Amino acid sequence: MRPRRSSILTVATSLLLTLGLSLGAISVGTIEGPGEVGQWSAPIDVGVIGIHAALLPNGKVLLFEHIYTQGDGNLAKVFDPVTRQVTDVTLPYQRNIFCGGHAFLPNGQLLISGGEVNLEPGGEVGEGTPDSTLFDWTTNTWTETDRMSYARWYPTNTVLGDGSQLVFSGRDERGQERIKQVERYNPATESYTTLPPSADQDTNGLYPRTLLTTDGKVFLAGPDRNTRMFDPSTDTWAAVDKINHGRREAGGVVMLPDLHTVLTAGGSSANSAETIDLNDASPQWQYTDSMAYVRNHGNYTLLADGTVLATGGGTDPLPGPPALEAELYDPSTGMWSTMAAQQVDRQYHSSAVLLPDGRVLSAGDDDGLPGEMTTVEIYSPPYLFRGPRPKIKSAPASIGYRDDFLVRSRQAAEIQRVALIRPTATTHGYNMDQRYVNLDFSLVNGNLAVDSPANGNIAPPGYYMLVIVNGNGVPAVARFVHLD
Ligand SMILES: [Cu+2]
Repeated sequence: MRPRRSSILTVATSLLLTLGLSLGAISVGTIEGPGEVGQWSAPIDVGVIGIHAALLPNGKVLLFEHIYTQGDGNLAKVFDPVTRQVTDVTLPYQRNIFCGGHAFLPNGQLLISGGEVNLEPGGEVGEGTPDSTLFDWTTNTWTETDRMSYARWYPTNTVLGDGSQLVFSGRDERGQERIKQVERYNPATESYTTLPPSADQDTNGLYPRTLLTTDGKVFLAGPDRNTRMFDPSTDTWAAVDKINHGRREAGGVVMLPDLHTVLTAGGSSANSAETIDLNDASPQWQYTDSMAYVRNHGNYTLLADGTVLATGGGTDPLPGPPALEAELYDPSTGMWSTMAAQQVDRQYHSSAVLLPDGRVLSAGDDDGLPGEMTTVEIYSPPYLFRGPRPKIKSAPASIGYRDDFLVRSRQAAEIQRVALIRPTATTHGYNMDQRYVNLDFSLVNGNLAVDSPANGNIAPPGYYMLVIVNGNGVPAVARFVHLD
């Protein structure tokens, strides 16, 4: 008996030891290192509140806000996230681009449609302008382009498959009525035309959440509860389905990488999220996993691996308790996971953009503390802590549609995903020019033979970040390619 008991004890002891060790291991897991929750940089002062943010085709970030001096336009900077160098690009003439809509043209210039009237000191805010401006990333210069027929404050620009842009909604020059007319900017003629009256629609919200579908239509997915589909080939609208939560004011909307499922999250004091599959015969919004945090004015950013990062936002009334923790949505599981917390509130008037190296820049919020508002923080997602990164050794600088092209990488055999990502242009919790396009590829003689997108409705013409991702989900530093 005795030897037996002692052996039981030994087994029990070793079990306890094992249990203790594994508990230890679990608790090490829940301490959560950067491999699980990512990591934030300390705040970096860039001298501008990043209310509007756009990734330029040179990998730098254009940031602008509402401050301007008489005779000049808005305070604007270009921030290099690699060298941390800041270049002043303040508009040298009077034009208020704050509260405009924006998206990239095929040549990489950023079109900013509308904005706010030039304010006298103490003037009323919220009055629209028909002015329209281009930012040239190759020279850091601004030029005025055609004026719209309607003044627009808080409009949305949506890039179509031919590289033209539709401009929806926005408030008029008196700051009262929402504009129902839709205008189209043609980059070839550098001019706007107003669509026929059948295209008129009250979006029942400003900065409407619109997304290009792969059949060339535009899906209106918020903030109004009633979601709709616009067909630019007939200039008509059709009802789709009602969002279950109801209106999602200041909520997020993202086209997921399959390019037919749309995610909406947060807004109107919600932490819930819903998806709709536009490929279904009669698409319906369905709840997916909820976020841990309420996010009004949150930012939703497609990452290099096709997951969605929620940053910032908080609880109304503003500035309410902030959501400092980021959250990551995995479209393959439909689940959110809570990530590391940033230091600075990023609620109303905040922004977030994916950088070419796979990190995310988080900026803005003008309700914050002096000294904090003009900072950015840079988030490194968990995929940057999961082992060596693949490297793109060479890739073409430009590609066409229905093209085969070669990407050279020593790690080609490990690559599980090749994708094009739009540079993105965002403000007020809505990234109007964000798209993640998976590409078919195969391994040929140790290189990646990649199929370019079939047409512009899948990926509108313009600059893209080309990214390759290995089996551990680790992305390479992206290369810019021009698609046309
Ligand atoms: Cu605003």
